Amino acid sequence: MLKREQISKNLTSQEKEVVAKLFSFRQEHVFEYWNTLHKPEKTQLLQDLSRIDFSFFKLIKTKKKQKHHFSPINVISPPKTHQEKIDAQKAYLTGEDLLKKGKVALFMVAGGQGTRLGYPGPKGCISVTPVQQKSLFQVFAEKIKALEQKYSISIPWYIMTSPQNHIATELFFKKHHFFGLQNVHFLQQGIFPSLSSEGKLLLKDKNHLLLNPDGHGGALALMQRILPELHQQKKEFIFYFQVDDVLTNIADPLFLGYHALANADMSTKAVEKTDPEEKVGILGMIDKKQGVIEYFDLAEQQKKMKDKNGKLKYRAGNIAVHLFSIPFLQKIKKASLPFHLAKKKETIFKKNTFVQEEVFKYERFIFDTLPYAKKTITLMVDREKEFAPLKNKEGEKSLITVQEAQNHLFATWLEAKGISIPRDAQGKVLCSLEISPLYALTQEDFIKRFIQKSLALKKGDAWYVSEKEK
Ligand code: UD2
Repeated sequence: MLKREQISKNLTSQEKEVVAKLFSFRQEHVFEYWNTLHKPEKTQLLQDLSRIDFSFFKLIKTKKKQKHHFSPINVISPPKTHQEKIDAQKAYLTGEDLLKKGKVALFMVAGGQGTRLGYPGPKGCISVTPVQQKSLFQVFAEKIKALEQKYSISIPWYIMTSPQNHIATELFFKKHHFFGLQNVHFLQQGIFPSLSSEGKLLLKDKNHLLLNPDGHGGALALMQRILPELHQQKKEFIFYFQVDDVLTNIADPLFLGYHALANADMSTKAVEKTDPEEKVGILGMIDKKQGVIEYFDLAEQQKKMKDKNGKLKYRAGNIAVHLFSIPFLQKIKKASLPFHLAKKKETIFKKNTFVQEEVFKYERFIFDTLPYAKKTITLMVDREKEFAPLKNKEGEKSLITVQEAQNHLFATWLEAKGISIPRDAQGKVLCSLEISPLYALTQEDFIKRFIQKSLALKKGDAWYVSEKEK
């Protein structure tokens, strides 16, 4: 193994500092191939190493897994009583008013690696709509454009990418002329090094470290970084969502209104979990503080537990749609989110060859911000209207189910207009339906605008209504 002085020869003082750090943290094995590297390769390796925040090694020191006490969280359910309906109406109008006044910015996390989907590029580029094959990015862009038109505002849309997909994401937007939007911004999330079971840094090849994105929790630092510009624009709220759910009700006025009227710091949308095995986190109380209980943290018996109405006791499924109040983000500037550890098989470079090994990846999760919130609301929404994430290549939460969910939603809009839709015995829609967000963002908008009385849809038809349609 080379000595520190040998490696540091001919390096800049900054690079020498990086080398010194590696030695002091006993990670100098990453220089194993130093003498075989050309100058640009050495620079590349040093660049990777300089991206590590070395406090990481102190912070990850494994805490003993504690036993936590869980209990269900209070939620706002769809209104039933007269008073609840009045409250909902008030919330909706408050939310609309805040939108009109331009108080909201959007933040979308799209840095994930999409490993389960096996898609090589950014998930947002995948074509998902049933008729026009629009990409997730395009659908969101059109929803945002529709909101901008509806409320006569310009809404800043921040998109979190990762080093792995930043360039491809930007190129996709440029290629599509930002889908006609003027206020789109890309922010790259941070990285953490992947480690061996002995806590050692790993090489992807001779001159690259094995790094992974820092998890959707990386969004917290980025949102805090943009606070000065949001402050300048007099924004008060950030609406946070994930790239994988085509049905996301972006900047939903109802959610916004409930959040604002409650003076909440951070809020979350949830859908009812009916299958105890569904892999969604649960909004709940963890040791008397609100948070998300990951499905693997609930004991088998807790997962299946029912309440007095026969519903799952832990049923507030997290759909990862949040609202953040800007003063709250300001207040928790020093907050440090915990690390979550995942073991994954990766190809690494070891002993002069590539091998497959299980490695440790560290991530942070945005919902770990919840315990810092003094006031929070959890809004239960209708799964069929708002939650159809794309996660897997096949089976549940795959492209097929995502398209079925869109067909179903648009079918209900048409049915509300008295149009009959071909369905099978289980209620599955037997044709492909798509309504441009620029034609109607919601069922209410659709009902107002769609005046065509007769529409005969048959099994296998593909029907689309664009913004230009009357
Ligand atoms: C997440 C939640 C789960 C539930 C579900 C809803 C966790 C651990 N679980 O499940 O409780 O709410 O979502 O859909 O979060 N991302 C980044 N950078 C990263 C990692 C992820 O931007 O470093 C983005 C990713 O692009 C995606 C989102 O975060 O939009 C969620 O990531 P995921 O699909 O890995 O989360 P999942 O399915 O484990």
